[in-house]
Order: sequence, then C-alpha cells, then structure tokens
Amino acid sequence: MDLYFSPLACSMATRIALYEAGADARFIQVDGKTKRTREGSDYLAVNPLGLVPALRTDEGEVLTENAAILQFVADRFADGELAPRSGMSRSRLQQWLSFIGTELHKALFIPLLDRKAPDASKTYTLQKGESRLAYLDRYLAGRDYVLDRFSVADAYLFTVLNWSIATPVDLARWPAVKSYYSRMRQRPSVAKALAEERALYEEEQARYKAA
Ligand SMILES: N[C@@H](CCC(=O)N[C@@H](CS)C(=O)NCC(=O)O)C(=O)O
Repeated sequence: MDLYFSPLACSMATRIALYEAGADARFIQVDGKTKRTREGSDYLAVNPLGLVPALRTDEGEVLTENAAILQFVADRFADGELAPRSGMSRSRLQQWLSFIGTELHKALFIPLLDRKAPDASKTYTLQKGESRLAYLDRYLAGRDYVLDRFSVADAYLFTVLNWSIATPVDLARWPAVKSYYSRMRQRPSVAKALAEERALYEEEQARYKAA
C-alpha cells in the first residue's frame, strides 16, 4: 500500500501505526505548497482536497481521512492489535479518534499553526482549546494509553500533541498530557517515525529556503 504524507503532518499517525504493525508500505511525500509528490506527480489527482494523509490500498482503492485510514490499517494488520475489533470498545476508539480529529487537530492546532490566521482568532482558539486540554488531562491521569492498550488513537494523539512545540500550547500546564506525550515519544515506533519525519521536514524547509 502507498501512504501519501507530508513530514510531521497528521499523516505521521499512519506511519506510526504501520511501524507498530510491522507492515510494509511505500511512503510518498507530498509537498504541501505545490501539491506535487517528490516524484512530480499531481497529488490533487489522488485527493482533490490536497490534504494528507491518503492511502492507496493494494487493491488500488484510495482512502482519505485519518480516522478511516487508521482503522483500515488496524484492521488490515489485525495481528498488530491496534484497534478493538467490535462492540463498545470499538465505539470507544471511534469516540477518541473523533475527539482528536475534531476538537484537537482541526479546532485547536490547525488554526494555531496557520500563518495567515489573525492573532485575535488564535487567541480565541487557544482560550477555547483549554477546556479540551483540561478534559484530556483529567482523562489521561493514571492511564498509560487512550484505551487499555496502545492503539491507533495513541498514534494520532501523539502526532497532534507534537505540534504543541510550534504553538503557544504549553503542555506543562496539563501534567498528565505532558507525561503521556513524553512516554509516547520513547516508544520505538514513535521515536523512529519522529526522527525520520523530522529529517524530511528539515530537508523540505531547506528546499523552500533555497527556492
Ligand atoms: N479531515 C482530514 C484533515 C487532514 C489535514 O488536516 N491534513 C493537513 C495536514 S495535518 C493537510 O494536509 N494540510 C494541507 C492543506 O491544508 O493544504 C483528515 O482527518 O484526514
């Protein structure tokens, strides 16, 4: 399968999940500015929205949206036990994937990372995000993972929390979130994905500077 990604973007969650599962995949880097892959093909032909991630399955189907892709990977490589298979536990996973995707990824971090967003809107976003982070902090206190064991929700939550570095979100204010983030960072699949994507990110920034 092919994972279309941009370095350190939300697509890193799927890279982590693939590493956790020990799955083979081709990683195709997308330039967020030009919407072209590193090989020069038009990414908009894969996902007309130009958003990563997208996954092309071995059957040639293109899947978009983090929550769908992460569950697809967990189901395809079920031995990795990255998602509960059914019932209330599966619904609980979907609850957390939705929370991470809507309340944290899209409502909090994306506006804070948006260079064109006005300062007033960033201040409002940050203020509104506090209740979400406080909720997460209460939930994570005394827990090792989002669910009872590592799951694709952890891959996604780590990826999103990692953006705090580039925003005014100071995780030290939410000790359980900060300690969760630090623990996840030590996990081999996470550390490997982060090191690789950080190097690719730096290369990309250097290319932008040189252009
Ligand atoms: N709803 C999408 C959102 C994906 C998304 O926000 N991707 C960002 C990277 S984290 C992106 O590709 N941004 C590029 C752009 O906005 O042009 C999902 O959950 O997969």
